[in-house]
Amino acid sequence: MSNFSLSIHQTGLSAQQTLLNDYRLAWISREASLLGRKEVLTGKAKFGIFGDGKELAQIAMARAFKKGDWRSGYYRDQTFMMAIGELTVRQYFAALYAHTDIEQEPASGGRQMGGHYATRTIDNQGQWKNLMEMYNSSSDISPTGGQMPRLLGLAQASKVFKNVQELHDWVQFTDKGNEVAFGTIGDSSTSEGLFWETMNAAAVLHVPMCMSVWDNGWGISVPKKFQTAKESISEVLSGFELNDNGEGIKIFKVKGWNYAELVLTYAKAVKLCREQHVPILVHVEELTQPQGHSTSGSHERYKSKELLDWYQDWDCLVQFKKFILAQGISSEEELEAIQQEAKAFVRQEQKDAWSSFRASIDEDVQTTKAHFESAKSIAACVPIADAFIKAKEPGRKEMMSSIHQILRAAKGSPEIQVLSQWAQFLNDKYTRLYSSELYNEGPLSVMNVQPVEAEYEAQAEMVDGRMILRDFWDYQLGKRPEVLIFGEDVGKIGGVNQTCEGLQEKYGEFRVADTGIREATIMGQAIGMSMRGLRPVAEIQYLDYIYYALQIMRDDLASVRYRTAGGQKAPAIISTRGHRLEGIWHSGSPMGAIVNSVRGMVVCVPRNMTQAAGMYATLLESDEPALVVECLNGYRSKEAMPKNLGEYRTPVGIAEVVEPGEDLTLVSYGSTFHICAAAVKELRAEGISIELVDARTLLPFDTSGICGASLKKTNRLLIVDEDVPGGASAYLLNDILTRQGGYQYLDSAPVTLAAKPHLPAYGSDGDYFSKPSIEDVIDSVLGIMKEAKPDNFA
Ligand SMILES: Cc1ncc(C[n+]2csc(CCOP(=O)(O)OP(=O)(O)O)c2C)c(N)n1
Repeated sequence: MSNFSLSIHQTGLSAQQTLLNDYRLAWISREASLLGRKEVLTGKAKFGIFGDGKELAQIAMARAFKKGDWRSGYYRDQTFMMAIGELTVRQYFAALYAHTDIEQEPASGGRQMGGHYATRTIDNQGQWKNLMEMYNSSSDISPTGGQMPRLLGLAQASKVFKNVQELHDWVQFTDKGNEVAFGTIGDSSTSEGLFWETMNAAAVLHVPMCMSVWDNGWGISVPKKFQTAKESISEVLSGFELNDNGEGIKIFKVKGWNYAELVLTYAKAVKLCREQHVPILVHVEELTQPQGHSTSGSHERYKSKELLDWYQDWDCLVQFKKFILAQGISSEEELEAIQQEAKAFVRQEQKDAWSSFRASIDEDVQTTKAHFESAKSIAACVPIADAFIKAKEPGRKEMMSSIHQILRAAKGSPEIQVLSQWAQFLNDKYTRLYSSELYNEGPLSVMNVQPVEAEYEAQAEMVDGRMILRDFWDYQLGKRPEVLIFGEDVGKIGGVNQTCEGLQEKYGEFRVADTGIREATIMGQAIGMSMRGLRPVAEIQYLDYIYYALQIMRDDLASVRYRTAGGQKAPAIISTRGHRLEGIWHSGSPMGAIVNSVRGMVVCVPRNMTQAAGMYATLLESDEPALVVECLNGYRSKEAMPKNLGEYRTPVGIAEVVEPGEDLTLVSYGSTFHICAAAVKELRAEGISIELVDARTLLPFDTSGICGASLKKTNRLLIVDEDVPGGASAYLLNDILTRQGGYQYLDSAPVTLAAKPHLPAYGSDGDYFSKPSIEDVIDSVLGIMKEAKPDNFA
């Protein structure tokens, strides 16, 4: 049989056929779970986590799911994905084996373990597909509860599409906001803060979010009594229950083995959600877990015999069979035949998936073996070659390792020259398979955006920095209906630093909005809305508070493109402000922690608001997710107002030589840049000529090697920032010396000057003794120069 869709969305079927089709699908999914576990236990796949026991609820949910709708769920949802026609049995096994071909494993190209689902929302060029012609699933992540913040954004997009008139003709993305975002979560994962934060925000925002809790009573080995107050998530959420004013969440409870009740409940719940944008909770109780949690361990260790017996009797497929028989729709024999047919079908699809997976590796294995036969003319290579030639179904790892060993054993002998080229070819090929698409590699890459210089009138007006940003956002909001700005205090008062002053009045509260104090779901709003074609700019009020959102920024936003092998994008812009102010949680600059957490995002550290606006303009022309850290002390500094505000674009990934010099290269960024500039001025008076370089962006950093080129000229290097020692300064140092090859130009030891390792103490004196000062910069420069010219700097 072929790799065919199991979609339940077929027309023209009788009620009886529909029921039997659902029965067939449920059994196909169950057989896939049973066989999936065997595939792991016999060593063909690494790990398995399956959806057995949850089949009926997911078929019912799929019945209410329409094209244009979205899912944000977790690893139990295989039946749902099959039911909407977005997962074939062959793809399911391909994922289990980590097949790297996206035709075979479209969710992640083998990058994610099985059970992590996604549809492909962008084409090979990175352009949006028509999302209204598709059933959409955002890409799953493993941290339990991590699907929640994104779900909020997916649902909120409908709200925005409904209420922003200019977006009504965005028919590729919406039908005037009638799309529902469906969430799924296990009952134990509702213990996560992200769940509660999302439920509250959904109720406040009144968004079309339909949240299902698959309740099987356990989180691996920990039962519900240690997870959920009163052992019932719907009961403890009852304070959210929808009231007569239409506020809150409509809560439904339904048994996971009751097909008829499930179908009716979802139909009713989703209608309300879709038509009135009422958030929904469907608490699906009494679900079983026939095979236990996952392939790691057996549940017999911690579940009682009574419970396991109960699983047998109340298995949703057993109950479904009873239901069908009671309706008189089918006979016992006919249902048995469907079950056997499902089993045979799944077995065949598994075999085909395995053959296809092996074929994708074996073509290279065969060529490698042929090269190894030739290499056997070298005695030292014989045992290595023979071992590989004999190996049964070797993987790419074994292949590359054996090639490497042969090349070493052959010690550069001319016979292995062709093998060496083959190794290079494979290396390039596998690097693409496993490491491509961290950033956009297509036309919408931020590196392809053409920079445009800021221009000024002869007598440019000097304004507070914040006014440049305010006027910039005014320009963008006016030009692009898809741009939205939101965050704590952003709406009514226009931001704590007034960078959005007056914009809510002008563009309305769906485009310039206040949010609750909930950084993780602010991040989620940005992720979900950007996945649906909008261009959200989410503000995290202060850099120090980004830690609340850092987990979701790392695990979700930064990895979207990579973990889908280029199948999805989320071009969200996260705007925050940080670095130097005075206060232990108002002046942090944890840039090393951030850049090492969010590879896959762009990280901009503009030194002033002119540059910040230019970077936002560049980012809006590309589709990379980005973080922009504005300088907290720059909003009231005077800057000249550019006359082409909104149109000029500051390059990203390119450092800037701000002052040329000969004796030493000083690299900095953000707020410390200004301290360095002041120190450079003083030192120039003492005859030291410093080349001052602004890093401008930390991810990507200095792609054209401006710092390395400067070091080649000056032979001395000082890097200054206000992160902890070994933070972003070490990251920059490593890049300049190793990737850019700067080590070879050093005449003296390179120096990093960072803040103290503790959080910065409060007050001006606290700041002075916690962060690099002008004096510290001067001393660092003099220290380096003394070593170089001891006579001149005694
Ligand atoms: C944040 C996080 N903590 C721990 C884990 C390990 N883990 C994976 S699944 C799981 C249990 C989840 O239980 P539940 O939410 O009830 O879903 P179920 O597997 O029962 O469907 C745990 C603890 C994880 N993946 N993520």
